[in-house]
Amino acid sequence: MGRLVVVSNRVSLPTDKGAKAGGLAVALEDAMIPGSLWFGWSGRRGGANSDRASVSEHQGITYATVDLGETDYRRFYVGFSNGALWPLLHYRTGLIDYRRDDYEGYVAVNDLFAARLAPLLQPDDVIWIHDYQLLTLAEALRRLGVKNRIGLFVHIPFVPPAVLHVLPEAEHLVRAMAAADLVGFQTHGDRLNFLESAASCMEMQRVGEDGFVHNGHRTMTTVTPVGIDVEGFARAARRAAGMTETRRLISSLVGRALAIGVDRLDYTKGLPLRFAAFGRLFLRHPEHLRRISLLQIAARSREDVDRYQSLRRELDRQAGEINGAYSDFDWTPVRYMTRAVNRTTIAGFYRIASIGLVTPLRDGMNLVAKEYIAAQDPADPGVLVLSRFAGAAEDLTEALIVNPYDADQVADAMHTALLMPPEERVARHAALLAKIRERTAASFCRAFLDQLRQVER
Ligand code: ADQ
Repeated sequence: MGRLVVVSNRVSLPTDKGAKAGGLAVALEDAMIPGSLWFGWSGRRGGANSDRASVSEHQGITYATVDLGETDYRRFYVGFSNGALWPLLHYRTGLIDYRRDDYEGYVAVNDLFAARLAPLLQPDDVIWIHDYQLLTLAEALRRLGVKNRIGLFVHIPFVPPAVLHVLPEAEHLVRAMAAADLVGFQTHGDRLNFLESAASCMEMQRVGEDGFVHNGHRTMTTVTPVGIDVEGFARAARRAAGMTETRRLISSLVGRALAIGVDRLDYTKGLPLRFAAFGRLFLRHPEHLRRISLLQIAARSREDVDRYQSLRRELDRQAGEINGAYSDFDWTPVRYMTRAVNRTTIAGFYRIASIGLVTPLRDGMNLVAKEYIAAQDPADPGVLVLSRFAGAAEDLTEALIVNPYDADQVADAMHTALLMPPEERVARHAALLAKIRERTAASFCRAFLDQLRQVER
């Protein structure tokens, strides 16, 4: 069997210690078995683009990274990936900050990745490209004559043609994606949107429901939702429940309930509306005043994109406003922190929280929803309040599903969760746990790679 070559924007080097706030690194940990190669950006910028990859080995895995020059980094990463593609693919066309230069920089960095990766490839390697930063990489590799099997997994949502064509280069982008042999998505809706978008961009013959042929190349699609290491996370939560941090949190609550939110500080995660919903809880159901606190852990992210700085200011203001309106001398409704917290510590916090609030306005999957479920005590579990716009909601129907734009509805769901009888909590949790056990991080990797290795060419 050929070697696995994973390509992602950032490579998590084994020497990168500390908390990782980001779903991709978590999802990929399982794919990287000894003998694999992981290729991507080193995280270094400001000098020149690397003229070859820097290669190191650790526990049988080869890591190959390239550095990026400042201008390319800004156009590729800050400009096009996070300033234009990220809002576009999360249906936020009003937030798109588009510049043609940025798109050129994006394509240039994808071309650079291809040029530095190609010399490292062996003929039977299977190449697995990840995410929205690298949508034109498969085509760039093909241009260099790479004939290997190429898979592309998109971790974030994919939009229907009417939204996609807001982007002037929509057609180029979709054709470039189609240079892969297999393109994977988190949900059936995303896959369908891609197929419709592809049909709007090029002449094609359909191959069954899931694929098409364009210019003699066959592109298949698949749905392989990302999951977590459920047993590992549950173990961590049990262990963390006895740790100092969890005990300190419990004693600070003096018997009050806890609602928890854990997110990267990103406008897709719906944090201002979540705070507003928490405020509405006290207006609509004043019996919860002084009886519950919200702990929001929001790791700072993409601080070189303007939009993220203004979001942070907005949340600072809102937390102050809610606390100003409702706090008592011995009770603060909102506890809001913006640094990354160790994942084991977070697991312990999830375990003692009566409510897990996962209310993104749009999200590819959302692993926090799955982590919250895994961390619960099955005999006395908390309740997950989950946005219908998270990919996770396609499957996790036993959560309390909400429309995050409706703060009153989210407030009412919190109220329902707080009053839910123990038998109902246990039954809903058991059903959710069974579902997340079916689709773990390992089974995600296996499902995608099995299909990629078998896809007819
Ligand atoms: P993200 O947008 O990063 O991932 P998510 O799926 O929730 O979102 O994953 C976040 C991960 O980072 C989780 O493991 C979480 O525990 C951790 N994390 C989040 N906030 C943290 C904090 N404040 N401190 C410490 N750790 C934190 C992208 C897509 C998702 C998709 C994943 C995987 O946007 O939709 O589910 O990739 O495919």
